[in-house]
Amino acid sequence: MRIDILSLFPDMFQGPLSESIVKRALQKGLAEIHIHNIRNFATDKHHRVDDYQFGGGAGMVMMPEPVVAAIESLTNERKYDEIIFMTPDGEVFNQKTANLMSMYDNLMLICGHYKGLDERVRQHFITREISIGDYVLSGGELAACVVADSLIRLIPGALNDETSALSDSFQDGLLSAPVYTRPADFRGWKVPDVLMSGHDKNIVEWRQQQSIERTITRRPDLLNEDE
Ligand code: 6GU
Repeated sequence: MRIDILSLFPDMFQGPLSESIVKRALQKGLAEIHIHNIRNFATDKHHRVDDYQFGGGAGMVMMPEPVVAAIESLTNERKYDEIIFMTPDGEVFNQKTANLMSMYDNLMLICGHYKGLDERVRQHFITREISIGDYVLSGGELAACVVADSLIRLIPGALNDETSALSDSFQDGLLSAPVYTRPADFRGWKVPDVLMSGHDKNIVEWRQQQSIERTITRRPDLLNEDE
């Protein structure tokens, strides 16, 4: 998988994508991430990327020319499965979308900033618009990191234990069961007996029950979702 990220703040990607599972997947060649500074595609002498909005109102709007120049420099090189605009008014990202997108070969993520992106670019170049939740971030960069991380960890070989993605919260529509490690007695708080019993069938049943109870109390909305 190749992910191209277009941003006005390319430095924001250094940390999140260079640690842990994502770092290892990139090192293994399972995925590559290319960050592009939209400002480098501005053609005027001040490298302007935003301007006032027509009709008035607070906040600047990302100008069409630099973003489209950046998009086309990439689409001239290869075909993209999706060109995604990261924006709080997009569809809310979830595990189902992550699973689908993890099978793509080429993905472009465009990070919104300021008041947003000129609507004509959204209409004519963007194939999908994604939000990561109902709150507002300063820009799409952190959201793009979230999406990239969630996709890359699903690529076969990215996780050490191939089965562990399957037991993630959400992967079967339920939250995960609680987990424990040593010591078996920490300050007098004991690990549930069933986990120490060595009885595999009971452990599976206990975990399933815990998953269901957690989902009912914390996220009842998940139980009514299709699939
Ligand atoms: Cl994708 N962008 C911004 N700016 N805020 C968000 C978001 C994206 N998703 C949730 N909040």
